[in-house]
Amino acid sequence: MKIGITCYPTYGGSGVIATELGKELALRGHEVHFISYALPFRLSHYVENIVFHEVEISTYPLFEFPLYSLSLASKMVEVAEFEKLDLLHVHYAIPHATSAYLAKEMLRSNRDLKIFTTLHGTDITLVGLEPSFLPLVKFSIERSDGVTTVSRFLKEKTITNYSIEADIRVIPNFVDTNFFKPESTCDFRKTIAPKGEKILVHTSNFRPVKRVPDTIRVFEKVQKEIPSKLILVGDGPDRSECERLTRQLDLGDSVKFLGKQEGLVEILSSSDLFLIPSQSESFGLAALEAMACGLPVISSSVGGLPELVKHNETGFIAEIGDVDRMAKYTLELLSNEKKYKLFSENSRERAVNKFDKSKVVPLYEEYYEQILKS
Ligand code: GMT
Repeated sequence: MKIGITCYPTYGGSGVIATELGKELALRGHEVHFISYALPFRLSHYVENIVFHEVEISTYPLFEFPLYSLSLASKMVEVAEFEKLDLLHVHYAIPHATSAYLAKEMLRSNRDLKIFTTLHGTDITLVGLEPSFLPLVKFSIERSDGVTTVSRFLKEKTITNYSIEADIRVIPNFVDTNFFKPESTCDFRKTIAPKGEKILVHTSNFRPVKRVPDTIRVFEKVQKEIPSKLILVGDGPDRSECERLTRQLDLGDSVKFLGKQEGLVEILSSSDLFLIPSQSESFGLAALEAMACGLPVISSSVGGLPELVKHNETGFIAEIGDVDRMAKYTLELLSNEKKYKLFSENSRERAVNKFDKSKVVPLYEEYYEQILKS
């Protein structure tokens, strides 16, 4: 198939999934065309069967705000016509699904370009609910030929929040478990925890929805009982507040802010446990990557997280903001070697058996084929 993919190319789970999907589809012999304003960050080197098309945004004194959605629609039309695309798969509804609808309508007399929209999270649970977006999001979803969500939770939310009657298919996030895997020799651990301390880790974009301060509060309780370190990977609006909280709680250099990092596998597989206390999380790709590296996960009970984290098997789930319980669960695992080993193995096994790319990507292919035939 000839497949166009549009996503947000910078840091963020939806862009990661879109890019990894495109790479895997290309490996499987499909021709993939990425259409976005920048090269997706996980597409930094040449991959056979993949072409990137940059959307240029024109500026004009009259346009106070850049008209990206329109430039994107035009680029979609151009690529679909020139490359003879069979379908366009857009990730994150706003504005991608709307631009895709426009492109489809513009091409209608020449070709029936099928549109697939994958809903990822805040496009449905937060931003899409704003009155200025809601009718457009509903319309664009309903006009897509195929719609997927990354969890059953998000499917329910889409149906109830937008009164959608269209069929929605759940296709979860996935991970390459040959890449994200426990690594045996890790110098990183020695640098971070030279005295053999336990290492807790959290990766995110430090948005309020991630509740990163809760991670620090959990750690504060844990390190009183067990010598440990906390690694925070990523950057975003809440980072300064988190740095302040670390100083206020007198945690010194027990908490390491690493900022954005490329070598995630090394960091994850050098760590012992992953914390994700989010306020809202439609799936939790970061937790899945950690599980693939053999890390048990302590999470909040929101959104799609209970579909990923098996309570008392691959980790523990607690109510949002219940820092005491999260700390208790963390201590329970870190102080019981036998239990820890079992949970670590369960995590890796669940990632491999349920969420490896080889299990999930074919679900997209089947869906494309079904819609293209209809
Ligand atoms: O919805 C967002 O906040 C943006 C999106 C992203 O681009 O990072 O994140 C969502 O998509 C990921 C990939 O499907 C999911 O794993 C994340 O759980 C989800 N984030 C939220 O729901 C907050």
